[in-house]
Amino acid sequence: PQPIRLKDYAPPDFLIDSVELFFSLHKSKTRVRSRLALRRNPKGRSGAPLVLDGDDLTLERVSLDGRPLDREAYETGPENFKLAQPPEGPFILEIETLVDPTANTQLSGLYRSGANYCTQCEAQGFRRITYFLDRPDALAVYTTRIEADKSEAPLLLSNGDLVEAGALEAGRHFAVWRDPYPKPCYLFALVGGDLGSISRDFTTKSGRKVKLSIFVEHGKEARADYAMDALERAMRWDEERFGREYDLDVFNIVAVSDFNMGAMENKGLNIFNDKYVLASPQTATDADYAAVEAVIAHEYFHNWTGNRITCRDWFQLCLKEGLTVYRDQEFSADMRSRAVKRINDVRTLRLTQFVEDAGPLAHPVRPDSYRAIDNFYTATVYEKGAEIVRMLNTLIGAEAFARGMEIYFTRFDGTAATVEDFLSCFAESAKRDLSQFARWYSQAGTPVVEVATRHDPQTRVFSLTLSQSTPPTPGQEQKLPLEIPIALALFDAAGNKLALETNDAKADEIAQGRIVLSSETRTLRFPNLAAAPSVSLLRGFSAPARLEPPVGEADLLRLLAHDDDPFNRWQASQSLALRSIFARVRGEERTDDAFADGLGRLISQSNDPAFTALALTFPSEADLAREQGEDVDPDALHAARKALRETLGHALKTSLAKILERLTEQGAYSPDAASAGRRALHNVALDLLAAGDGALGTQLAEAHFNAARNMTDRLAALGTLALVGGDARENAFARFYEEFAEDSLVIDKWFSLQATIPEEATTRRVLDLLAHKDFSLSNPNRARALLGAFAAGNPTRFHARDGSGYALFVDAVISIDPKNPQLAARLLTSLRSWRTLEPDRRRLAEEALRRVAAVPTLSGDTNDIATRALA
Ligand code: BAL
Ligand code: ZN
Repeated sequence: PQPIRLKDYAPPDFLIDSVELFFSLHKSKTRVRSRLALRRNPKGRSGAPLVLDGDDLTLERVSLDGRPLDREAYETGPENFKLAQPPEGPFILEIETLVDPTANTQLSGLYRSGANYCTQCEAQGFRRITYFLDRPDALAVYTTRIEADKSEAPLLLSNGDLVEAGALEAGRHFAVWRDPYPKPCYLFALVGGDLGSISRDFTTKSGRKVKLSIFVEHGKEARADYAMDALERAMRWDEERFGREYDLDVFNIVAVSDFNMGAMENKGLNIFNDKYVLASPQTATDADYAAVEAVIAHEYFHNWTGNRITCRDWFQLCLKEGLTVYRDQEFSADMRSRAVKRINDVRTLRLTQFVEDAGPLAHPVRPDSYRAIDNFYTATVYEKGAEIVRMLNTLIGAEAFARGMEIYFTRFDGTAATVEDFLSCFAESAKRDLSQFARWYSQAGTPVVEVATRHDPQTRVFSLTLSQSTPPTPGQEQKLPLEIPIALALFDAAGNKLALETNDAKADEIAQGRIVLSSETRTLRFPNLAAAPSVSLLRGFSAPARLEPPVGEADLLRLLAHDDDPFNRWQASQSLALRSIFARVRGEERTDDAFADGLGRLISQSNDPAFTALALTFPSEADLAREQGEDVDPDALHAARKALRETLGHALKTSLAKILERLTEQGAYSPDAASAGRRALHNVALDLLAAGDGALGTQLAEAHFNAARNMTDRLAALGTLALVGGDARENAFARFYEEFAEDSLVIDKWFSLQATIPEEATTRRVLDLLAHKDFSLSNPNRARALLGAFAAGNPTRFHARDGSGYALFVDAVISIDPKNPQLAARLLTSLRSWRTLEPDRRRLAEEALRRVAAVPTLSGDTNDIATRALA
């Protein structure tokens, strides 16, 4: 298909004032009648035909203003319905279609997950339910009547509030839902099925009584308690922090097992991948609990940033996603440890977005063209989108930011807005020009901030020169300077923080440790410094940029010991590990005594276990590949990383053993951040100890596995055993399977962990797992658990020298594609960094991508990824 371009945006030719939908649910022949109140859009093209989108629909009948339309009166193609000469005045169009939910394996539109009916309409699933103006700027109010067999689907839900329900003949029943808030069709949702539920009453700050319900598989109700708790906290937080209140009488969440995304923010009826709802100590890890909290909050926050104010077109996706990720990050930071949350968010950003930005799939946060919009639910739109909002807050200050948000909520409520609309609110609140800042939205690529320092002992002047550049990305050769907020501090040799005194025109700003690099180069001069200080830059990761060249070892050791910014203190541990690993890759002998001493001191001094755990979690092999950026040999990186862990595990043995003694879990499990932090540190210490002493590690990990009373400890112990290998590992995997065979979310973990074992035999193991009776390519969670984990979490086997990893992966992607193009396309992005590999693997990876691209029946989604990756 031809690309769709932002510059070609035109408003719709017709407006839909109201929609009435009538569903008669049936496993293979669901009847959908829509009654649309249409009129010409004064902003549209005069005399234009009415063209509605459709996909995979069987058209039964059409009528206009109550009169059936002859077949000649309209045209239908595979993707649309066209009325060449619609009335000039308002009119009512009724369309009846049949859809087959059981045959819908794409999981877009109306489909079945287990025995339940559910929908997913973002981005373009509604056109797979009925013919419609399937675009986010066509807002309408919806009334939805659902009929179904009461025995099959006692529960019938849609958007808004319930207005009527009752029995019908022949064991059927109905429910009518009305959503008074105008919305685009991508926010439509319907659920029919037989589910258990939990409910709670919530009163908003202005006194509205809301019934909150979460629907899950029967028997799993108790596992929804934490999600409910998170929802209540999120609702209260949004009132307090952003002044946003909920606006309907009910808020429903439904968990399903087959879902392409994490969840979906449909108005008043969020539909979730059950992975982000269900949590119990026995089945969910601390990371799962944190993810449930974050996703529940994210979808809830969309009620204002996404639903009340939606996007004009799909190019503006970051308007709702980047902003809502920022909001959920802030929520989690307030609920947990802000420093730990920031570190984890940056780890994700680098692992996903920086890699995307450096490869052939790089695109601006607001792309200017696309061929398959499903492929733009990316780390760039979401995570970098959130970073831009964070920088905006930093740049204009919390007060002006809060006023700008208030203007945005007031001025654009009920509309489909743009990035320009959003920024205009902050330009107004901060009385500041944001046109240069807006480049963050339009310019792809990760900016590099080059740092040069000079100290003159004679004049005692220390000068710090910062220069920015952004590398070329596909379709964008030339880049312009950005406004980059840089937080900074200086430390002397004793670790004292120095006052930032300058004679600069912006001396006040510098004194507070905040500068903005908006030109290509800026030099700061600090007089009266007897010696060169250590520089702490991009504190708190104040901008999504890379610093070059890497900081020197002596400075890093000093920052590891003394930096009062927890992010940069953690960064020092990561940078020291990177230095050592790359030195080992170059064949240098390393002892890393100073690094081990630094970590030992951190262990004994830190009173934040979660932070210490992160400092002892060294860059992953994927991190190393990204940092290296070219000529990557995953085997060499694996070996060097393993050697560093062995060295440090050995050197820190006594400290690590003390951690294990001190932090052995006692009492009932609690998912709170402090308890999770203690478990994290215990389990990281065990893993590092095992790296240094395999025999002791195996013994301790087996004991930990056997004694574990929660999934966090059990899975961590299994992870350590997976690395040390032998019978202990195989016995533990077998026991784990026996215990959790009936629990699909837990069995996903069992698949994932095996897929990531960095051993030659894993390729055979993954092939066997693909044939396992519990494996299915049709369930996205299961496919991602095995194939996604293998591709992202096992670089040495995925990039095996003989091409066996690519072969099994590409075979699977090609098998998934006809069933579920969104899933296949997403998995295929794992090959996007192929050009950074050393030449032999590069050739094999390219061949693998070409094999996918050559499939004649390849879906548009997967073709788009393959083509762009190869371009
Ligand atoms: N809107 C798609 C799912 C999400 O980002 O919330
Ligand atoms: Zn979202």
